[in-house]
Amino acid sequence: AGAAIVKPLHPGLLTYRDGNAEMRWEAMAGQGHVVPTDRFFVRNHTSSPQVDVDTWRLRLFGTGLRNSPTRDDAVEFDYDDLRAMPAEETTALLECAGNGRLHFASQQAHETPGVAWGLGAVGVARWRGVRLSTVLHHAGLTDAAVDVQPEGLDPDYVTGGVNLGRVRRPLPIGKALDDVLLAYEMNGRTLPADHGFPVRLVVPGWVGVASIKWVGFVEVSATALFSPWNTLFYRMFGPGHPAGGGLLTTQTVKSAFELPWNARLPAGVDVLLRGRSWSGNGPIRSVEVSTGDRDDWRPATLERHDEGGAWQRWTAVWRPPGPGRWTLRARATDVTGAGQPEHARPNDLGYVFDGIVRHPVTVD
Ligand code: MTE
Ligand code: MO
Repeated sequence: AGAAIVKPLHPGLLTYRDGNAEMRWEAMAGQGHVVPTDRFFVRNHTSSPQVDVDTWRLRLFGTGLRNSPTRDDAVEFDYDDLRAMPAEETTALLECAGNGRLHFASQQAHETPGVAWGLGAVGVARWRGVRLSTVLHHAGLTDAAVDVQPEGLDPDYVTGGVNLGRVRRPLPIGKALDDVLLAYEMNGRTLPADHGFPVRLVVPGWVGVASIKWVGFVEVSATALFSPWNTLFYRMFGPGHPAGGGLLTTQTVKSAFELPWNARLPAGVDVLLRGRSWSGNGPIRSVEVSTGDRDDWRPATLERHDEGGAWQRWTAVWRPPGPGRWTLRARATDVTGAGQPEHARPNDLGYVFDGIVRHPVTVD
């Protein structure tokens, strides 16, 4: 195993234990729709592998393909084969299911294991690649297929002394044939090692773990597939959730200010507050901002040029009334009517926080 993360640590990134790196929200201040690759968050279960693209093959196998090829006798494509297939480009948001987990603890006194992400385990990039559906059809997909499971080439994930094997998680065939991309470029350049070179999945709207990096194998199965990443983790466990846990698919609604955590702002002048809101369900319909302790919610101004989806930028003007400590809040509603509650739904592993975050500000 090599270094957990290969790319140099950008000042816009914050590293956490186990080498995971979160984007600092102030690193997006004044930036465009897309997050520059150097400050895009990294979430690795182990470490970024260095894959030799000349010997690398994408291997597809399983009972959902014609003649049911086995893993040792898989249908193979090399890098050039994939690049010769019709390419597509999409701007999509990627977010870790645990993004915002810190706020379960800081705002709701709900302690959970896992990386204590603030709100920066999220990013938007331009991804270019081939549709997973195109590759599946080339490999001989049949009507019998129900699940598609990509598997990464990073080292086995060992936790609590148990080797759980390679990172992998099944996708239902409906989603796999919909808008999923096998991406080989990110923001106009070859996919970097940390983000899944030579190819990764991009599964729009779904929890980040669905977007398997460094894909080496894809199992296509006529029966349901299971892996620890959809049985032991990435489920909603705990009181109020189904016995055995509720499976995580799409992300929830969140909002963030493009400000440092505990921002310092000047008194007596108008400040242009900038932020972004997003949802796994689709576009954001409205955003409101509160700058006081009471519920002084007022609409934020939505940026017009974000129709590409992914997330919605917004602004709000605030004149801090005087020196002291203040709290900024933002809450959004998406196209389905889903909003942000005062308290996110607690769950044992701290997933899909969607509560309203209290952002501390000091005015000098
Ligand atoms: N794929 C592999 N092979 N190994 C991993 O550890 N982490 C997943 C997913 N794909 C992971 C993976 C998780 S939990 C997330 S949130 C995203 O990758 C993070 O993608 P990024 O590091 O490009 O931001
Ligand atoms: Mo994640």
